[in-house]
Amino acid sequence: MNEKIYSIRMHSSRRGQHISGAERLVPGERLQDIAAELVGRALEHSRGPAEQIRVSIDLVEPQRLVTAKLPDVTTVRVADYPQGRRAAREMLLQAGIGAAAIDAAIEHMTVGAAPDGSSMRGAMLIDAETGTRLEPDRGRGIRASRMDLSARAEVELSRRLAAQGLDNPHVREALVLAGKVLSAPGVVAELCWSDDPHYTAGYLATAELGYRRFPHLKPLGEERGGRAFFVRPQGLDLEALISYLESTPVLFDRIGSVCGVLEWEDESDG
Ligand code: PML
Ligand code: MG
Repeated sequence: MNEKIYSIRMHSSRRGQHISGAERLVPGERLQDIAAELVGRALEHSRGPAEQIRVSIDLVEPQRLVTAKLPDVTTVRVADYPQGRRAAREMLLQAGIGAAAIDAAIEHMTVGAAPDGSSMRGAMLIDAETGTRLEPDRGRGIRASRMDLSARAEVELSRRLAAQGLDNPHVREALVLAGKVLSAPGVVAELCWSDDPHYTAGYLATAELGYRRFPHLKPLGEERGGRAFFVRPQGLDLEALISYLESTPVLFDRIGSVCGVLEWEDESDG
């Protein structure tokens, strides 16, 4: 890749309160269009219009840019959020995550993982064996950032998602974030559900299972949501991991498959 890639980031707020944020990695020729799009998003957010909108643009050093392939997408059909959480727990167990770690993640996200009982803006880092939280700041968490799709991958991903009725910004952005998180050294899985009160879906991601989404991982109207990144404790370099997640630019120039629906049945059901 020899064209110049820029990191563009937008953050909007009202009276110091976060409203929305978004970021892209784009070639110079697309910068103006993308900047306009991000400002539009800040103005039209469902939490109401912003009072401050900050846009920052930085050239990415070419030798730092990582290119990667997105995980495959599968939807797991569940009847409601308790069933969604049982299914996610079962799959994470099968993926080798310790029960204590899964239960800790679900519990923290349920009650609000930040010290004041709200959602964290970033993610928890959870020891995949013991469930101990490892992120240095429990209010802020770890912000996975600096990741995007190439223009060609974006078109192809939208086409494949649309065929399953899934081409919306929640799915696209969560998938790209999950892809970066899975590519990080020491991360074995991620669990997420939305902090948007109108959006009940969530997902888990592992290298083997890919991105498995659940239409229900929390009740409608619930604002508490968030992310847990499960990390393998052996040989963990916490500082290097955090630095990768927060600042290494990762561009997805290849996408995975988007499969149909997987039916889930609780063991006790049948
Ligand atoms: C999906 O439907 O696959 C996305 C689930 C997580 C959304 C996280 C968010 O947008 O807040
Ligand atoms: Mg959100």
